[in-house]
Formats: sequence, C-alpha cells, structure tokens
Amino acid sequence: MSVTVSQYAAECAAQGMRGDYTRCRADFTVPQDYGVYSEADQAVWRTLCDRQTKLTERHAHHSYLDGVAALGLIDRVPDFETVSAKLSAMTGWTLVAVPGLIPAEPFFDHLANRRFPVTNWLRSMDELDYIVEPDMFHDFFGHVPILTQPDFADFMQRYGEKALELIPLGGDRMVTRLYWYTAEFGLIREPGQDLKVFGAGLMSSFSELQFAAESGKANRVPMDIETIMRTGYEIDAFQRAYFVLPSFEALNRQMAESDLAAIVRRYKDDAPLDPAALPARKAAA
Ligand code: HBI
Ligand code: FE
Repeated sequence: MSVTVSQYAAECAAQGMRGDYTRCRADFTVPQDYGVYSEADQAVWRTLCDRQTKLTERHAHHSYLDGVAALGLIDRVPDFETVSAKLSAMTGWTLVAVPGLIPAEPFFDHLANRRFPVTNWLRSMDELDYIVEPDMFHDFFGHVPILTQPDFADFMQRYGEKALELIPLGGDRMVTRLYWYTAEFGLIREPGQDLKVFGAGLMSSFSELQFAAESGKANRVPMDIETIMRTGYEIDAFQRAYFVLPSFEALNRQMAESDLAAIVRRYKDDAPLDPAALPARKAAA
C-alpha cells in the first residue's frame, strides 16, 4: 500500500524538507513553473555549472559530455519540457518535476516508464558544496545527460521495473544499493580507455568526483550486481568502494542474466557487506 500525497506531504513538512508537496499530483509530480526562478537562482545555476564542468570535462564518460552538448543545460536553469522534447527523441526518456524525494514506489514507477523525476528547487549560494536533500542541480546536472546513452537509458528503465518486483520480496535495501553504486556513484573503464565517471552523486559533487576519479586511496572494485546488492553504504561520507563497469552493455547483460529475486531471497536478512573490505585487487585492469 503506497503512501498518499497528503500523508507524504505531512511527513515531509514534519521533517522540515524543502519541497512543497501539497500541490503534488497522485504520481507526486508538480508543474515546473519556470517563472518561480529568480535571478539569484540563475546565478547559482551558472556558478555551479561553471565550476563543475571544469571537472566533468576531465573525468566524465564521453556519453555524459555528449548528452550535455545535445541537451544544452549550462547557461540557464533548464526548462524541463524543452529538454524532454530533445531527450525523448534520443532515448525515449522525459523529465517530470517533483518537489524533492518521493516515495520509492512512485519513483520506480516513473523510471519503469522512462520518466526521470527532477527536483524543481535549487540550493542557495551558501550551499554550493554540500546539500542534504537532492536539489535540481544534483538531479539534472548529475542524472539527466547520461540518459542520452542508449544502454544506460535501458538499464534505468529495467532497474525501475525490477525494483517494483523486488520490493514486495523485501528487497528495498538491496534495490537501493543497486541504484546507489551505479546511477549515483558508478565508474566505468572500457577496454583501452581511462577510468571515467558516470554516477550522478559524483558528477554533482565538487570534491568526491576528484577523489573517485583520481585518488590512489579510492577503493575501486569490478562491477558485480550480486556484490553491489549486498554491500552497504553511507550517505554522508566519501564512498568506501566504487564499482567499475567494463561497459554500460555489461550492466544490462548482468541485469538480464542475474536472478535478482533469488539474490534478494538469499541475502535480504544478511548484514550488509563492508565496502571497505571488498577486494579491489581484481579491479578492472
Ligand atoms: N525520489 N525524487 C527522487 N529522487 C530519487 O533519486 C529518489 C526518490 N525516491 C526514492 C529513491 N530515490 C530511492 O529509493 C532510490 O535511491 C533507490
Ligand atoms: Fe540522485
């Protein structure tokens, strides 16, 4: 039984969350209402993009950079409808505006239908380096450009579909880990290529992007879906493991070939694996 908008709106207000959930539709979306963005918002957007692109140009997978170029999102706060028209022509994905984090079930349902929820408010100038709740910069600058990459676009839809199947089996924590270590903190090293970043949590973080891409102290582990689903994580520190894909296609293949329901049934009550203890020595050559 998923939570109603009014129940969720009351919970979010009680927790002091930034978004206004009182105007949500039943699927937790709201109109973007571009007119609400002030010149201060536009200045924050430009400041964040100018600073972050200096890093993404160096460390982002080329498909992210191609997506930025194709969607054009740097100089002004993006208009979601305009971007959706371009994005849907490329991989069938569109954007929906939300007031912030929404319940898991509608979130996964949006992904299963190639709709990516993007938060409609932007952090303020004195929150540039870190913000507790994902804002429009994290969701848009971090998550959207890579949705132009066809294999990853397929993965995100398949992930949404699978998540809806696995939650009733008690797989909510394991499903969230799969999102965390790919869509949020994923790395990729294709044969003969340098290590590159595609995860949105890295793409939108000034400090962690450099750490994950450059530091000798980062624990980089070959991507394995079962291990990912069993491995815990923390939300307010640098990750103690980053999983490295050999290709986006390999992620889809593992998703298609793995019996995720069996993995959930087998490990759902186990203590999470410690990411710091994962063997990096096998890390992709
Ligand atoms: N809601 N708007 C929004 N964005 C998210 O990334 C998000 C969410 N709700 C749930 C959720 N993520 C998690 O369940 C995923 O990280 C798996
Ligand atoms: Fe995110």
